[in-house]
Amino acid sequence: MSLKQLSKLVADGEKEESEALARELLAQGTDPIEILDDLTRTMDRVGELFANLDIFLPEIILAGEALTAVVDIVKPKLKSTQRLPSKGKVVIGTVKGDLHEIGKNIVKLMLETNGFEVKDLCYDVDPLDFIKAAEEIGADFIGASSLMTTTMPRQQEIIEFLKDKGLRGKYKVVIGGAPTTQIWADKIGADLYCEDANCAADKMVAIST
Ligand code: B12
Repeated sequence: MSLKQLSKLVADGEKEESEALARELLAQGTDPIEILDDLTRTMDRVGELFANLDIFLPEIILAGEALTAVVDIVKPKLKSTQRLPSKGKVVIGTVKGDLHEIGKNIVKLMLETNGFEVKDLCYDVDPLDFIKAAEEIGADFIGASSLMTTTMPRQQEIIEFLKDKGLRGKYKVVIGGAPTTQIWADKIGADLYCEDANCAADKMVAIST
């Protein structure tokens, strides 16, 4: 039993087998965060296979479902700090036109585990709806995920709308998602770029304390 086998099962979209092996690995004492990191890399490889036409959309859908099932199993094993005072409020979502949500869901999970209160707007979220929700709950952070080069400009629009409304200083805008980079974050004036969920939790805890 190994992470390598789990990676193959998820990539092959074998949901039930992935769930069973994830349970066994956790029972053996494998670090849940290591499992999530490893499977994030697995999905990068699945994406490359798709880009090279070695696999097609149905296979990605199955791999995504297998990963989501593993995330649900790992979730209760993450050490929760929910009883600690709140580290702050976060509005999170995947930007308009983009339906990818697995990575965003993992970021949400890691933030909750680290003591943040997170309002999840799910996916295909209009830039103005991020701002509306942030105003409603009195958020400290707005987190925007983009998984496609075509939807990255929606992250910039959130920042531009915040400026237009005179609200730019009120929220820290955190961006992420596979095609995004620190260079992109600097270009659009985001406060924070994080390449993965661990980094997001660490950097946001550092800023908020
Ligand atoms: C799974 C998947 C899907 C699934 C999504 C299922 C779901 N419920 O989310 C489905 C099958 C629906 C799908 C659909 C499509 N997909 Co797709 N998909 C992927 C794939 C293989 C994996 C994404 C994933 O879940 N990764 C695993 C997670 C854990 O990693 P992650 O998302 O990167 O998240 C981590 C970090 O990025 C970061 N992070 C993420 N969000 C945020 C947010 C914040 C605030 C922070 C701080 C950090 C952070 O932390 C996360 C955890 O550590 C990627 C390949 C890739 N390399 O990304 C392609 C990919 C993104 N898809 C792609 C494409 C083209 C499509 C489709 C257009 C295909 C089609 N012809 O219909 C549609 C688009 C639909 C739409 N409008 O959005 C392309 C995008 C190319 C581009 N233009 O940039 C990719 C890159 C594949 C490829 N190489 O061609 N897809």
